[in-house]
Amino acid sequence: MLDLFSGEAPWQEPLAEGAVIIRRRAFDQGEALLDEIARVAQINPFAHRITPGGYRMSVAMTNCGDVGWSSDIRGYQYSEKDSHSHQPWPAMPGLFRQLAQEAAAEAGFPGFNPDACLINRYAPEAKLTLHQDKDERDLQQPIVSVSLGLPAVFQFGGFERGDSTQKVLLEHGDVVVWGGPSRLRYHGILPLKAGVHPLAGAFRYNLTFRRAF
Ligand code: MD6
Ligand code: FE
Repeated sequence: MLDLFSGEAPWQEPLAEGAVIIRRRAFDQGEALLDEIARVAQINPFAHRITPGGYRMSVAMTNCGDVGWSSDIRGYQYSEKDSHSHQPWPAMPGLFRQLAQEAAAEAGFPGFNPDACLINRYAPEAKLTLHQDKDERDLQQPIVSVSLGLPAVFQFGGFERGDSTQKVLLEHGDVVVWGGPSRLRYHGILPLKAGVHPLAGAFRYNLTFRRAF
């Protein structure tokens, strides 16, 4: 096969101003990250939340950190306790925090200190429709996203829902950092294609680190 890339991982692929994919940035830590996800989910299990519109999300979610994001019939919100279990979220593992801070700095956002990590789990056919992340208080802070397990097609659009989108495959270990002028771009994940990943089995996991409060 034609090898268009023969350098060493990780490598950066710009998406738009303020948005970059750092390919394979978390590859070597994949197994340790998946172990930490399992530990968090033992304390706060993955659950399919209900949207304010009354739909059950196909993506299963949990959180770790000082605050967590969730959805229920009353709306989307960040909170210090899970509205379902009434417990604080599990602590953010040091490995997660360090990865998020380092990746943000590499992408041009030094000093990023996340207080929230949303963990999404996709089974085959699970998807995330186009949305903006705008529930965070300081939109000057970037978001760091880490993909693990099965690959998925990520849609990266404009500032209106109807704008055309770029489609990029996100694979195990890829990290996306975005902020600045791209912070409010619409984005989503197309329905996951079934497969088996050697470390994550039938699933894709995504960690998104945010400064929410
Ligand atoms: C996902 N990611 O990759 C969904 N949001 O499963 C997101 O919705 C996302 O990757 C904000 C910033 C980066 C992201
Ligand atoms: Fe998002």
